[in-house]
Parts: sequence; C-alpha cells; structure tokens
Amino acid sequence: MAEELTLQAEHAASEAESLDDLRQVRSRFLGKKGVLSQRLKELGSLEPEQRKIQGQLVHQQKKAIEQIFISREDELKLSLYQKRLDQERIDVTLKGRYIAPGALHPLETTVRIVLGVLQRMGFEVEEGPEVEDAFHNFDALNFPPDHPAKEMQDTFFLAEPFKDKFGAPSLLRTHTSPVQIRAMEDRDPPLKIVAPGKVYRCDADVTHSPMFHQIEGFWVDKHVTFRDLKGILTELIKGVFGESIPVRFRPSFFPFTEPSAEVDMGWQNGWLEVLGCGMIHPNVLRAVDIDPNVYQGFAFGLGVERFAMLRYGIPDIRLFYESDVRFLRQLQDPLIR
Ligand code: 2NL
Repeated sequence: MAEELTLQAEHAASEAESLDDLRQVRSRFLGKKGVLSQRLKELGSLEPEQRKIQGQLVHQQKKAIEQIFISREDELKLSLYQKRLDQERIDVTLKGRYIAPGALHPLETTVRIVLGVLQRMGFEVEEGPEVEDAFHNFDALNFPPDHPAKEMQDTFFLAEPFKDKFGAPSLLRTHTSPVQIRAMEDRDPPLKIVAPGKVYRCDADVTHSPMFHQIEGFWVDKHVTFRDLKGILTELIKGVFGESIPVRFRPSFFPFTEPSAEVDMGWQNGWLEVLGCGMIHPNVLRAVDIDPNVYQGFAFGLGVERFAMLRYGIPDIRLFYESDVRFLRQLQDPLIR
C-alpha cells in the first residue's frame, strides 16, 4: 500500500513533460488537498500506538515523494536547457558574409581635392539651398533685367505655388553664387568662403547636363587685389592638376565681376579653359550692404564635371550619372576619403 503510492508518484512524475505539468502532478500528491495531506489527516482516527507507527511511515513516504519531484524537476530543467542549446546553437566558425566596401564617386573625389587645396589657403566651406529666389540667383549679382540666363529656356522655374516674397516664381539655382550672397548678407567681412554644390540649367549634350556641380569661391577684405586672385587661382590649378602646369589669365566678361578673366592651363601644346573669375562688381557689394569704397574682393567659379573630365580624361559627361561600376571602379582614388 505504502510502496504503491511512491511508485504511483514516480510514474506520474516521469510522465510529466513540462515544469507546468510537473507542478500539477506534484500538488495531487503533496498539495494541501493532496493524497499525503489526506493520509496525515486520517492518522487522527487511529489508536495512539498505531498512529505513531503509521505517522512515521507516512512521513517517510512524504520525504521520498518530495525527493522524486525534486529529481524529476532537475531532470526536466536539464533536458529543456539541452533542447535550447541544440536549437539556438550558432556556428561561430562560419565564414562572415562579404560586404563590399563603398568608394567615393569621382565627382566627390574631385570636389574634395579642390576644397582641400582651398582650405589649406584659408577658405571655409559653406553650403546653401538649391531652390532659390531671383534676388539671390540673379538680381544681387548685377544681372541686367533682360539677361538671357533669366529666360524660361535657360533656367528651371518652379511651378505654382512656389513663389518668393515678391510673388516671383522660385527657381533651381543656376550657380552657387547665392550661397556667397547669403554669406555676405549674414556676416561682415573679412569673408573667405568656398561653396560647392548642385546647380541646374536647361541644357543637355555630351558636355552639358541639366544638373551639374559647381564650386565657387570668394574673398572679401579691405586689401584684396587682383594679385591675390592671380596667386590663389594659380596655386589652385597647380594644386589640382600638377605643379608644372602653365597657367594664363585672359580678359573676359561676367555681370558680377569687373574686371573679369578666364583662366587657361597649358595642355598638349595648346590651352584649355578651366575657370572664370574676377574682382567682385561694386554693384554686387552694394546689393549686400558692403561699402565698395572700403572693401573689395575677388570671386571665381568652376565646373566640377569639367575639372573631373580633364583630370581623368573622360569624353562624355553622362558617364558620371549612369552608376556603371565598370566605369566608376576605373576612377577609384584610394587616397581620397
Ligand atoms: C564660370 C565663372 C564665376 C563668379 C563666378 C561670383 C560670385 C559672387 C560675386 C561675384 Cl557672390 N562673382 N562668382 C565670379 C566670376 C566667375 O564663374 O565660368 N563658372 C563656371
């Protein structure tokens, strides 16, 4: 009889396959209303002599059954742990997945080379909005009202409702000059700033893209002269294309500079135009409340695509925008980050 109960407990415990199961089974034997509690209560109706003998027996039985459940619980916990170990195993010896390292686009590399040379000569880099108003893109730059660049066919104007504060349509900037106009509006000279970024013109062929990149720079202070312009721009071209490259300055015209010049570099017993520049026109300084009798400065602008095409010998501007890795890999420059 007594042995039988222990065997029953052993059997029931071994059938339990989870800790929850086991708890329920255990309470059938050891709980407040369990079999053993019942046995202990029944002792009360026995003779004192019998009660003592039976009491010891029930007590031993209870100890034995408690031990059965403790063992089974240990066994279940161990097997659940083993199961987790098997299921959640990761093979730390597996080879990692290859992640191809990215590389800079040749236009970005070119921008960084140019900015690097200018930063070493004291220029700060500044950026501005690509959607502009006519004042910052044209009027402040001394464009006459009838200048062809302001025509629909040359400039991308935004459709309604994008208007400036005078009700004129907003536009995609055609050069990065507005960044410099904004810098002069916001701060007092001395200012020595270079502005890289995307610009937009209605134009498309092998050397023109409706979106391209420009870098413009300017320096305004009390004693900036045309000699500073020549010295800094000569250093810029030699810094980008090589110390031995010949450089020449040729008279030119821009509405926003006077005098203006085009800069050429020597190439294959001829000359190649690489950038435009000039002394900032007094009207431009006046438009941003700088007194041209106190301050003067020079400014220059260059096309990043043109620089990159010359530097790498690329015949077609569209190659920059096609994301063809066979082209891009040939121009990777591991030294520029
Ligand atoms: C070119 C010529 C140039 C400027 C850009 C400039 C900017 C301000 C005032 C005066 Cl805020 N000038 N920029 C001056 C001369 C030439 O660019 O051929 N770019 C591709």
